[in-house]
Amino acid sequence: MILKMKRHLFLLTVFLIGLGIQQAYADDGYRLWLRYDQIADKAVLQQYRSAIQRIVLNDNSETLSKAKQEISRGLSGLLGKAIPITTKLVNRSSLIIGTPSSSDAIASLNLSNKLKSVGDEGFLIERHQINGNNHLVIAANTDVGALYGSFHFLRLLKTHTDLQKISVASAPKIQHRVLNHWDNLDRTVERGYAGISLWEWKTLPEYEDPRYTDYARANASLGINGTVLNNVNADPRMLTEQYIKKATKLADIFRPYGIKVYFSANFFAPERVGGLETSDPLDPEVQQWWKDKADQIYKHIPDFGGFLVKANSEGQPGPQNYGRTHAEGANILAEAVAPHGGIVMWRAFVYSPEQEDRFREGYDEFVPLDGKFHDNVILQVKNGPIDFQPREPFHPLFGALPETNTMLELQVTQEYFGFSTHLAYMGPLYKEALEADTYAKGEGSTVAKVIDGSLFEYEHTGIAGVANTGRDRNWTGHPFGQSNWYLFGRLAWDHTLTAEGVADEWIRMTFNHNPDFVEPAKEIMMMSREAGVRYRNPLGLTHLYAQGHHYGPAPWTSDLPRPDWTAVYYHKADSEGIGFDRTETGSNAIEQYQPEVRERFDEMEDTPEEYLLWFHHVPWDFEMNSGRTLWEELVHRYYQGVEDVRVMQKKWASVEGLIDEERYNHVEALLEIQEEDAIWWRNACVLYFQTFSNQPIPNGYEKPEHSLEYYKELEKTHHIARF
Ligand code: BDP
Repeated sequence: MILKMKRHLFLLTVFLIGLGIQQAYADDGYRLWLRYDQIADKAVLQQYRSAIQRIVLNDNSETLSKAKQEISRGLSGLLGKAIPITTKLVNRSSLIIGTPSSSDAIASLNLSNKLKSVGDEGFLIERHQINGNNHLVIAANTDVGALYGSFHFLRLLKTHTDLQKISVASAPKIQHRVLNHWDNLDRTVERGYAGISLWEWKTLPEYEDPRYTDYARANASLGINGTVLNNVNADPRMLTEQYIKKATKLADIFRPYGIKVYFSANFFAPERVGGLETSDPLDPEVQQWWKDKADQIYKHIPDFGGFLVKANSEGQPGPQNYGRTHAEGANILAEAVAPHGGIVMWRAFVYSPEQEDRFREGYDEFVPLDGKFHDNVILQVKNGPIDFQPREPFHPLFGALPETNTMLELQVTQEYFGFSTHLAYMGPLYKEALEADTYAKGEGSTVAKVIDGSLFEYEHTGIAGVANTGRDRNWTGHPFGQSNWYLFGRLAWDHTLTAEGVADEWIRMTFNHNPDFVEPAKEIMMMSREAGVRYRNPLGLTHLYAQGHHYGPAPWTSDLPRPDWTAVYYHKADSEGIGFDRTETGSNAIEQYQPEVRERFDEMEDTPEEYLLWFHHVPWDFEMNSGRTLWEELVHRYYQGVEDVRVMQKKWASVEGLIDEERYNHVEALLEIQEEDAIWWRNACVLYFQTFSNQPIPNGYEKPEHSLEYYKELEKTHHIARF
């Protein structure tokens, strides 16, 4: 009997140890890039341990107490031991954090000139000797600067940066760095692929889901300082007292992390929830309603950021319903929030079925209004003229609005990149958008310089990312989806960072430092965007998606209520060739660009091939740089896209065993789906375009296993189409 019990005990112990080991290896991705496991590299660990024996921090504000929490949590994890925290300097090598007013030690260092250069949100990280001891100092002008500096310091440790000669002076280049949540009040998320909304409206304001704090930590770690809580296709009820109170709780949680809350506002709210007869912006009662509404919100949320508005676009109401301009509409909301220091982000994403070329519409609508918007309005412009496609030329509004604050909107959620199923790192896309040269004031007038205000000295500058977060345990569905959230935040802070550099940081912080893992993972990330372009929309094709869900291919779509919702509108394939002529012989959309940009796209022969079919209707037998005809090149690119995914799979297979099994297996399985989907895209598009080119798929390529009819059917029956 006793023997039996002993045996049971033994088995139980083995089981528990087994569980412990499992837990050490398994990783559900919840901690994002804020994983604070002990540093494995002995030399690095030793250096950090001896440099940081004490933390000196006086947490006399909510924000500094968050900095304290994070830094002690981070250091005890990374260094594998608790580091004592004091408010006064002691005779030990310390990490000193604060502002000249919260920290005597920092005040004594005479950093005021250097601090001036980093402004309200920036920070310095330096080494200083005080009384014969070497100290590390994180200094800022404000508490939130010190918080950002603390997160950055943890990033330096997590990426194994040598602290001997550390000297960082960092400040954000853009003022408003904002996530846009397309979250509905019923917790569905428009174009959200990582589960339901993070905001549990039902239990707010009473219940504080710990996720709210972790969300704030993740954003603050990147310097994201604003969040629009609800969908741009806005439910007017967001502006009722009930929801204001719920949002107040979120604002209270986010505030110490430097994050302001914004609402998407429905332009018909005065009627829908205010009981007025009209929402005409020139009606004095309507104007008063918006003022009262703003006062009511600010009573609850004193640092409320302001409104985001999608007006007269895709069925949303707006000032044009009353014959008023976008400027007249935006200004009324702007006047309401102005006394409280709020802003209005007014979207430029408009298009109507009447226009011959959707490309032209944002520009045609808004350029005549330049200078007519109030100073606290920012026009929010998507990176490209159509709609977050895998590759777009830059939106011609960038550089065309010297008198109107203009901000950039990027899509983080992968609506057009395979949702949370495909691996697609947006680094190369965002950088392409930021570095595009508008030539507005001669060479070097990049989109980045437009939006950081250096080109036209805007009153307000901003950047928005349509969030990819949801209730999934790992926040973004695909483990690599996290990298796009991270990337957005890092580039919002400093758009000069490279896509590769950010990928490198993210991998090291999220996985590990083993070069056998880091290098292949980085290669996969860096090639993933172009792969996605190739198997969906190569050579400047665009919007070949199945209508509605935007997951799979449906280049044949032609019969819809609006021509600009069909695929044939965009590719214009016929027996002669394929592509949208936007030169003088066509819609002449290129006239919206400066002459230097126009010249790049003007002639079929000179247009960079990745943009060719954006601007030209090109004959099937046109000779490409490779020597292939257009048809052969198109086929080649589609096949290359599939090959790219196979290369990604091989590289991923090479890292098996180098990270936890949980995330390894997850990514491996998702890549399998990605390969299948890439084949689906390729076959559907090649077979369909073949009906116009009337040419065979050249020898040497694997033959599509199904007929065009099969793929047309698949559009309707694929599981994605059914939810
Ligand atoms: C499109 C999305 C749609 C959004 C729209 C927008 O398909 O769901 O409402 O963008 O940005 O790409 O308003």
